[in-house]
Amino acid sequence: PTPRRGIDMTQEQQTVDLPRSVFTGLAEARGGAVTGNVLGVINYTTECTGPRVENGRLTLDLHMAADAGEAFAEVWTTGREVVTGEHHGVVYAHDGEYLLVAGRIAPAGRYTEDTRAAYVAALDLMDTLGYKNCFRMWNFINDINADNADGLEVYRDFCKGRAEAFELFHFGDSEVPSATGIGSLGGGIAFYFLASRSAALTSVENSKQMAAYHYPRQYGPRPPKFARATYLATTHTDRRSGQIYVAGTASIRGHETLHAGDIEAQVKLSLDNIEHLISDENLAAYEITQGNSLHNLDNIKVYVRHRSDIPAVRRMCEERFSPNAHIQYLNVDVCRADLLVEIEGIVA
Ligand code: 3EB
Repeated sequence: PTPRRGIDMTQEQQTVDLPRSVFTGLAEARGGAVTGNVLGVINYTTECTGPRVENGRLTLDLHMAADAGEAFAEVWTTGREVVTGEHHGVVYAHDGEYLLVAGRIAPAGRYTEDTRAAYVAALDLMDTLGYKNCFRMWNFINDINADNADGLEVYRDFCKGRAEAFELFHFGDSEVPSATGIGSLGGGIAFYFLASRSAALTSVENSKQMAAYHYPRQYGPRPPKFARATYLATTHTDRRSGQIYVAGTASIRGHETLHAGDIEAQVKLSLDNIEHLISDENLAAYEITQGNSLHNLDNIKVYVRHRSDIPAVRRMCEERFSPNAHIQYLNVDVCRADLLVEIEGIVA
């Protein structure tokens, strides 16, 4: 089989436009205030609907806000004209270099099979349209810590279906993208993925954390399959100026949750984990040298289990991230019952 991530030597020196995202208000996103070619609009809002094509734009509404005042949109733009479509229940938009695909799994007593099927539809679309380099996935899971109809935690049920889909598409562990797997306030499971046609991708692990796909059996029948980060290079030779898509990052060392019940210690370790992940010390193993610090992280989402912890979390994040960084705080459950916070972002 052809390698999923082989470097096409004919494109070695070619610079590719990278995708960009911005946070806006819902009305701004809908009203077309965002200029450029819109790959999609992800609404972090008060109900889960779609995905659909609305005014020619891929639109997905996630139930991630308790009221309209907390809602925001994440708008993805690219350098080229965008075409939209639908494929076996998933909705997509692509521009010749990048693909955004979104799907939803209806609320159910069990999720393994529907998760596998929805992932298969999205991965099959990537293969069919020729966007074989998937570099980022987001998954929003209602009742993530509840037991399913068989007494298996919903998150673990989801992980089973995801692992089976990756297996069907022959993803090696080092080929899985960075991801977020987080709670939501309703709507079953919703997801969106980003993939590229020719960008050079590198899956990055954190030398201080066990790879999630190697987590032991105690965390569920199939491990969570995701990379700690994905590096997206602007050219196939320059390893100094790419984007780093940082996965949801929590208070985990090795495979263990540290600081159960202590929000401040969990925020500190989550930030320390990201700081190390994007440091040249950690990236040396991938021959990437960028001199990144937490000040280079943007497009940040901070997921907080208890609303009352948000002020303290905000204070700690503002101390360590750039004053210019765009940060959204969301009050939702986190994938392990003992995790109080999870943080993601992009080094752009
Ligand atoms: C962890 O490090 C925390 O299942 O896709 C973070 C990011 C976590 C993504 C996922 C889970 C996922 O294991 C949880």
